[in-house]
Amino acid sequence: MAKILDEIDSPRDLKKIPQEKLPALAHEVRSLILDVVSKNGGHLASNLGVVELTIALHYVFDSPKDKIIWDVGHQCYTHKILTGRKGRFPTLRQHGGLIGFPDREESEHDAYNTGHASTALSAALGIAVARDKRNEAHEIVAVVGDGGLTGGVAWEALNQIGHLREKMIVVLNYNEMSISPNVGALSKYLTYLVSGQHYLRIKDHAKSILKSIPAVGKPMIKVGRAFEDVVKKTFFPGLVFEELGIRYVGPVQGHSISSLIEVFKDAKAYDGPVLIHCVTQKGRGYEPARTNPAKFHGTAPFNRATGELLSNATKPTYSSVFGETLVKLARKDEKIIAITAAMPEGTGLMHFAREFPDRFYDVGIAEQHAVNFAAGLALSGLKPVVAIYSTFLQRAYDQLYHDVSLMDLPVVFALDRAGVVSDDGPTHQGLNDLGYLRHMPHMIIMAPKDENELQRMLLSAISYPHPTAVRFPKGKGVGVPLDENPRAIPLGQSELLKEGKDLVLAVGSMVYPALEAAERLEGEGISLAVVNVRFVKPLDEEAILRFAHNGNTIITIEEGVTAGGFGSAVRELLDREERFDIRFKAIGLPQEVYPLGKSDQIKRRLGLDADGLVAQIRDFFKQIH
Ligand SMILES: Cc1ncc(C[n+]2csc(CCOP(=O)(O)OP(=O)(O)O)c2C)c(N)n1
Repeated sequence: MAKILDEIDSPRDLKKIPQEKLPALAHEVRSLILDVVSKNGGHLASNLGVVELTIALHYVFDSPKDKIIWDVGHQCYTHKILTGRKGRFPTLRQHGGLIGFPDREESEHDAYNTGHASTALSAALGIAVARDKRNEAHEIVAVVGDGGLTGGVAWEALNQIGHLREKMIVVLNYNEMSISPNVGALSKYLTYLVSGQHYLRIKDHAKSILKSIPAVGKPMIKVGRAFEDVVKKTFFPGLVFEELGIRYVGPVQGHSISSLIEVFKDAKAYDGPVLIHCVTQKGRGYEPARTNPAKFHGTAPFNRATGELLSNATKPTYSSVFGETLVKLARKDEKIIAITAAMPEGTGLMHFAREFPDRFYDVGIAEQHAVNFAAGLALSGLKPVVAIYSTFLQRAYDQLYHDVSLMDLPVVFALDRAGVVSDDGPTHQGLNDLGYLRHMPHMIIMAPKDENELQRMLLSAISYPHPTAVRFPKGKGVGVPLDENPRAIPLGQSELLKEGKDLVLAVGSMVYPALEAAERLEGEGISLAVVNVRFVKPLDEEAILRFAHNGNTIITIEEGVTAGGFGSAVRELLDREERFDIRFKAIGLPQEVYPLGKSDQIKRRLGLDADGLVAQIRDFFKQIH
């Protein structure tokens, strides 16, 4: 049977479809999303939740002239399908294929690149101001989730949106979920706005308000607070937004395309900022995702019929080893507090949250606050462990510096997803942490070579009276046995794994590939000692300088951008010690926008697997000898 989707290659085509056929189109789009995400993995639940909302947006607005900006951008699949990328959709998240987030290079319909949360409102306001300065006429719509709205930067934007009163539309996609259930007072407020309300049909709004007067008029005096609530919700819904100067409309049934179309048309006619509170359901239309939206937020490939994941994980992941180790440590030390910025599952903290609910804090998508909050806890004698992905900790650069490092507070940072990250593309790479942490005063930086060393490092980090970061990669560990009773590592002590004439200094995930490369090069007459540095800061200077003589060669290897990273630290040490006769090479990653792909593919392309290391080191020796 011919599909409606077959007729749609652009938003213009969509507008030719009669409105009554749009629910059937939504059904087709859902099916395509399910088909592709079950094979490729991806952000399923969020995308299933915004199918109608996206269809309605493209039905009413005129992309690319009108700009639609997706916060986080993980929910943009329907948008991609409707804007000329339906044919390429099966390449989603594959090397050379469609990226899972908006990408200006990919399409003129992607108005703004996203990946990190809470940025859409600021960007939309900037575009609105520029539009007016250039006397242009187009609409601007920012779509933000209730999770995205827990990020401070979104409120900095609302503050200015209400002040400037530019014409723009904020679509609040409310589904009560971040990745996990949404948290915080604001989340409660949004739920309060929705509770007990009939969904708004814009034309009926005035009528319903008028009708409700006799009904609520008399009991008013008696019921006090309850009545106050009814009045607030009925007559002043969204008071917080209204008081900021932003027109609030809602709540709107976010799966009713006709209601959405009406509301969007009205918002378009309004000359000022409007926030439309749409109520949607994460995982809509696919039972396993609807009932378990956290599992299907970002999923690996799965069996569409059953919802079972296809991967057969045999080795534990670094995240799970981190989480389990922290639980063990917390059983012995009641000062340990765990903090996550909206990623309890991703960072492996679910077990901790269940066992120690009073010592676990999900602060929302608020990395700056998480670090600042940890500073307060540490100052007061507690031992906060902040678990954040390497890429998202970039948000809290100043808190790392101003609130933790300058005061030398013992906060532990567990940096998950450090290094090259599969599938999500450039916004999620964890390649900068060594650079942004190294110059923090007092900061200790560690990287384990395997999951057992991660246990030891976590134990050590908690015992150091200084800020300490432990960075580890995404995904499965190496598969080594885990010590029952891990021992702490003396501060700054590296580990010599192989003797040799010249020196390779390897960081964390690069230790085993470096060892393999060194063993292979031995047969070619290149004799390399291999040191697992363990500490990027403080450096084990003695171990390094032992090799820094007689025109020796030192090679550093790190899974991160070399600029400002570990290699730079060793170079600085050699310069400071005036060891100018040392031949030195820093192997790592260049500063570039990393293409989509599996981390193994990306590392292979950049010469960071054992083969690549052999080739790079061999070439270097050829050049210098
Ligand atoms: C700065 C930052 N921190 C954490 C994340 C990880 N993250 C991706 S989506 C998401 C939840 C977003 O929730 P919401 O905005 O409500 O969208 P929904 O998935 O519910 O549609 C989180 C925490 C991120 N993308 N950016």
